Amino acid sequence: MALLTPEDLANMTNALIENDRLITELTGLSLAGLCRDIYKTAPKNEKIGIIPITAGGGIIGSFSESLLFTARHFGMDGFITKNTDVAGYYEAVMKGADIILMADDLAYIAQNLRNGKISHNQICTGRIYAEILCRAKSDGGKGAAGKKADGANDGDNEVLVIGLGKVGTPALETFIKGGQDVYVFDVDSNRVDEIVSKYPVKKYDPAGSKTFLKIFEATPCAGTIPEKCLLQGSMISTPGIPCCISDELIEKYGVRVVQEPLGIGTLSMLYGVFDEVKG
Ligand code: NAI
Ligand code: 2YC
Ligand code: MG
Repeated sequence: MALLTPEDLANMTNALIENDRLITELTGLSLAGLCRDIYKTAPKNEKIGIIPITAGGGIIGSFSESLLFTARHFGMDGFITKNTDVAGYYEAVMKGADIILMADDLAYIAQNLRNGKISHNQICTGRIYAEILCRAKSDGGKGAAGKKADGANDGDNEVLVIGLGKVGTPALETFIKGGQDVYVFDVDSNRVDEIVSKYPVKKYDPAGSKTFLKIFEATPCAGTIPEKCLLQGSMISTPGIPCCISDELIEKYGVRVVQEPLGIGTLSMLYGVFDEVKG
């Protein structure tokens, strides 16, 4: 499991705000609006209890504080417990937390103590980053000429998924449900074969010349997106850390990149445990 570092979180507050603006530009919905539309849930002044966990690699500097920023930024009341681990869980419950956020090295979860719902960071991260691309419309550098009747462009429904792990797999499931034409790649060819045998997806051929307006990436490596698959105005949605594309290629192709280390996935987890709402 690739663990966050305090350096990964150093610019998290600005990144969350900037990515929310980009998500709104691409999809017409704010991040919170998108989460409400996806999960059909909404916050009702729940109090969020954040519990530092010392297991495994131990407490990560700024991790709990980043969760607290995310809760408060989206209008929720939250607190970090003074105690850690089990004592922290008890403290959170006694202080009236409605939702618990806590993470060890293997799982980062949200648990709603009132309705029993529980959500998992890798699943919710894959889902939200994929939904952003499912709903994004682009001119793909083609302008009006490339537009179809419904305002979509050729290639608007094709997506390349790089990284078929614990985040990439829920993402490809979201793309399939969203009617996207999914191409997949992973350095682990056995994983590619396993995924292609299980899902209606196609193998991306790294030796080929296919280009994509939409690319999803979730790997722990930098520079995983080949220049030759980029188009002018391609959109990349990537929870992967470090970033999968260089600033030089972003500039050269006018690429829009949704990438943020923790907050987007955290809001998706919270909407995954809020109560359902009508409409
Ligand atoms: P994982 O280890 O389950 O999956 C990673 C997959 O990428 C593996 O199948 C591996 O074979 C593949 N891979 C590795 N190097 C590659 C390369 N150069 N090209 C193509 N495929 C490659 O990891 P997981 O849990 O899916 O996380 C993926 C990344 O997402 C990690 O960097 C993790 O830190 C990050 N992450 C970010 C979050 C956020 O909110 N931004 C939340 C959760 C995870
Ligand atoms: O500070 C703490 O409470 C630590 N126990 C938190 C450990 C988080 C470990 N997980 C990760 O770094 C990755 C993140 C990308 C989000 C999910 N897993
Ligand atoms: Mg995130």
